[in-house]
Amino acid sequence: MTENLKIQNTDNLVTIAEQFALQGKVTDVQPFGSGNINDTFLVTLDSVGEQNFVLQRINTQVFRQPQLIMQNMRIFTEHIQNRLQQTPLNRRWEVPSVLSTKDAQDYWRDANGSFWRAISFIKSSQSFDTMHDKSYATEVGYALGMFHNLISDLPPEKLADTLEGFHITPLYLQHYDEVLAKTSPRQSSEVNYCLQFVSDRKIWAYVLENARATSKLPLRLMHGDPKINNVMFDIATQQAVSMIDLDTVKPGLIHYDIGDCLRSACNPAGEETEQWKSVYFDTDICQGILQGYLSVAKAFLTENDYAYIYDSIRLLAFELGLRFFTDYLAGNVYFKVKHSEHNLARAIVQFKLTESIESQETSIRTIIQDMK
Ligand code: GN1
Ligand code: MG
Repeated sequence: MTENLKIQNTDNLVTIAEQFALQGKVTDVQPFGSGNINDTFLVTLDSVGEQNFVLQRINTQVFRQPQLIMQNMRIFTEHIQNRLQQTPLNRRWEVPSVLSTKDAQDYWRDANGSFWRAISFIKSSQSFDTMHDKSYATEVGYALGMFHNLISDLPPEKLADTLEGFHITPLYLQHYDEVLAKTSPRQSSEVNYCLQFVSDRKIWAYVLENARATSKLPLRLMHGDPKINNVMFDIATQQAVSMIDLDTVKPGLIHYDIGDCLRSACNPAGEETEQWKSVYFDTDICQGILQGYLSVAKAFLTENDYAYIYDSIRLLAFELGLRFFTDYLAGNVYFKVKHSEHNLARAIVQFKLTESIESQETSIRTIIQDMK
């Protein structure tokens, strides 16, 4: 059984949560969210202060140096808090904070060596796995723009690389070739479709790394995983109030974020659907998100930044499909799965989405052009 499938019993979880409960008594620990890598729990406290916090076991097969995640989180959350204090926003915006253990540490290791950490819970807020209502689109864009804005004046070299190679498509292709050379996948029309799909796009897949190598796109700090369910919305006002899941905030391209956010939020059928025919890229949502994003980010975008937005959307959908397909071929060693074909099904969703993006290239480029 892989490490990320080991189930903790409830007594253990309460004992672990207690390490971070500086006030009050832990009354409940429940699985939380739908992450593919780490194990996440919502802890409830019997306390007069905060009643909840988020407890996570970091998957150390993926994040080899989890201490660096915590080090980064301390640095950029402090930077953002300072900025918000100096220049308050005229609306609610929060950054999750790192909770210390009773020994004043950023994390706790249990008897098995698992790495646990806790972060604050954003009160009265919720997230969604899919864009069920288009009126949220501008808020999703605003959230990513605000996040980029708040870290845009922190020099990239202040943060460590917590996940080497993350979003570098040529490296995923290299890994794919290596895995493919070692496996003979069960032949099926789905597998053949994926093999052909990747092979047809190999040369183009260098597009963002080429732009980075030729300094058309600068290295900046990014979120790394701005998919729709990492945006928190205030339950009462329905406004975006936070971006969560901050393990991959590190130097990179903001285009990885723009592409990832759009490929995630403009796919109304969601990442987990098996109705492949229903998968499409919704350009109305795309327009709303870009509008919200640019309302905050316009000030720091260059002409080249606009020029690569279309490719970033297409690439991040393709890249995630490639990552899921490779993991299927490798025997499901990276993403958590519910069944052995799960990553294959997820790959097809992303490839269908890529096809839909490709077929609407002209209208997507027009939306971007008209917004400058
Ligand atoms: C993973 O664990 P989760 O669900 O937050 C992955 C992202 C993918 C996402 C797809 C570190 O994120 O890159 O876009 O699955 N995170 C990592 O759902 O690989
Ligand atoms: Mg994540």
